[in-house]
Amino acid sequence: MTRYTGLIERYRNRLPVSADTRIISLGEGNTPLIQLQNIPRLIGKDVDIYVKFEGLNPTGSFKDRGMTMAVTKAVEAGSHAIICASTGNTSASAAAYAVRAGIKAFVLIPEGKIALGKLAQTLMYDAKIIQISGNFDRGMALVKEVADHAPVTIVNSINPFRIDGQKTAAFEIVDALGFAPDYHCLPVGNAGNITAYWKGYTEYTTDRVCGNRPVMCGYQAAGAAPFVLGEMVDNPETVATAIRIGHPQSWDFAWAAQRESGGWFDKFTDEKILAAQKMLSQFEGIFCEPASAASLAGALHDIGSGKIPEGSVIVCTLTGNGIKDPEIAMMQCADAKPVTIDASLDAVKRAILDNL
Ligand code: AN7
Repeated sequence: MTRYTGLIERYRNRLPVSADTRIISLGEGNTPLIQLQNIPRLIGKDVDIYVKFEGLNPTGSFKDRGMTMAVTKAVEAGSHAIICASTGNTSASAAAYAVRAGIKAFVLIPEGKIALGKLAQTLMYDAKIIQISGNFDRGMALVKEVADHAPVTIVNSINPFRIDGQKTAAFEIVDALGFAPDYHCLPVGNAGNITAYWKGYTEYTTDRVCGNRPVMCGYQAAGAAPFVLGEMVDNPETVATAIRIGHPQSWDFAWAAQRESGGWFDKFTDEKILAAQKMLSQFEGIFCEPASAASLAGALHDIGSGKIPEGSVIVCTLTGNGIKDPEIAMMQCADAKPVTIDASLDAVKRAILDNL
């Protein structure tokens, strides 16, 4: 047995590192590709749906794949501080990898608009948190400006090393299945991840590790859907705060992925997204955060309409862990209050027998 030591080691021949590079890793990647068993039966369709559960990364989201590369390269270049704007997950990831590297992390977050768990994590990792009275897009613009005025390396996905790290998720999927899926469904916010998956699938296809690339399906929240509207959105709104983004940075790359793959973008209401989140928990035992569930909401919609035909192999990326957003979870389960009883054998027995 060899101990798993992270995605840079695993895919080092496909990543821009040398034998001398000091690798900053927390053992990210190698996440499970779980085949859904109950939901396909429930919808009565003959489809293979797999979820790539990225919520099981070290800080609970796919951002760790990009961050191990971005921070490794920042340190290699002599940087002592990193900065990002974030809807929550990037800040948690940047903060953790900065600790690991022994450098400083500055994170700009929209005040009051990031999930509680993400804020708690980022505080625990001891990052310098800068809350702004503006949304992610404003924070992103400020980060790009300030990097010209202070010695900080940007670790948002405009940093190409982020994309290189994140493309390894596509490698893992092909390595696990032995082929590329027919359809790859994922939530789209800043559009770094769809860019990264497309890059990964393309590299594997070019090198003939797999024969085809999947159709890429990018799903957005109805109130934050610039790719569906075909133009930037100035005041994005959604309960899925991770993808509350109106001015995606990887605009052209995401359109290239859509065009070259024959894919599409679509949008779903918060209600639909939350229903998909609940469904995954309730029927499969998989708890992802709201934004992540946009992938399944979209896949189920397109399977239902026949746009994704029966017989297809579909992978949905679940980008983040559900426990990051306990407030949404409690809201989703407001009707399922725990029963409170006397601490007696009789009462416990009754609580069981009444609910069998
Ligand atoms: C759970 O953390 O942009 O389209 O600042 O956290 O690559 O941006 C998060 C994005 C999907 C969208 N799912 O991915 C941030 C941030 C979750 C996310 C996305 C995000 P991209």
